[in-house]
Amino acid sequence: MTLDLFDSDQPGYAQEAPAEGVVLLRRFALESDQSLVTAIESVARQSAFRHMETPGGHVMSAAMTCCGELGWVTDRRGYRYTQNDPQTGEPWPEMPRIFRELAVRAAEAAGFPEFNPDACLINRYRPGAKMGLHQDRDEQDFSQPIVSVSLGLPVVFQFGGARRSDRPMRLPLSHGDVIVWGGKVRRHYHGVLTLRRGAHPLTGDCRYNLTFRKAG
Ligand code: MD3
Ligand code: FE
Repeated sequence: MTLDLFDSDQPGYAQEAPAEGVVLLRRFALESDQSLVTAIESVARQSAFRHMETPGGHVMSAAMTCCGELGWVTDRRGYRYTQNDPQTGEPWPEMPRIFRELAVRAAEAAGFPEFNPDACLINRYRPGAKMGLHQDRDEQDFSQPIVSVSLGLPVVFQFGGARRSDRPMRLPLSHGDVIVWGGKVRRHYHGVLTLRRGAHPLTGDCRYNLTFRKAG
């Protein structure tokens, strides 16, 4: 179902279901885009974007930072959630209220009225950056969905199945799009293709992705 954007009785977003368990809310974050980017910059002043190392010794091409009670990190020792930013030794910055409210409203719209995220990972992609197919499986509670928010330059998202060998579908994502991943797709393989060069009025040469999870 696609809602009509220009009917004033309807919300300013369009809801799609590209696959079972996947709810795509096109433009859902558009009305708060400026405040979201300002909040990203404020988080990054406290916990800077950094390129983390994987257990296998590769440096990730997306730069990351986190906010909320728990933050996702990777280094040579593995993937895990931490209460403190290993780079500052301080707790991760508080999750901005505008982040939490957006994530909770999106989950609600997708049929998850109880979503209570304690972790927000912020990925920053510059042209050339990508994220290979992987599963998100470092969280405790797989009954809670994941909410992801795209800001800035567009990208092609890859969404596969339960096995790495399942052929992924491609989903173009643009500024303001929000996706809620719940149920069995919560464990499915996914990734993003290489970001193309571009200039976005709000973010310049980058794409941000916010990923909200209940990690603890
Ligand atoms: C589908 N980030 O940080 S978020 C990640 O655009 C990550 O930065 C991507 O994957 C990005 O782990 C995509 C969308 C996403 C997140 C979790 C999922 C899609 C998912 C879990 C299951 C299925
Ligand atoms: Fe992921």
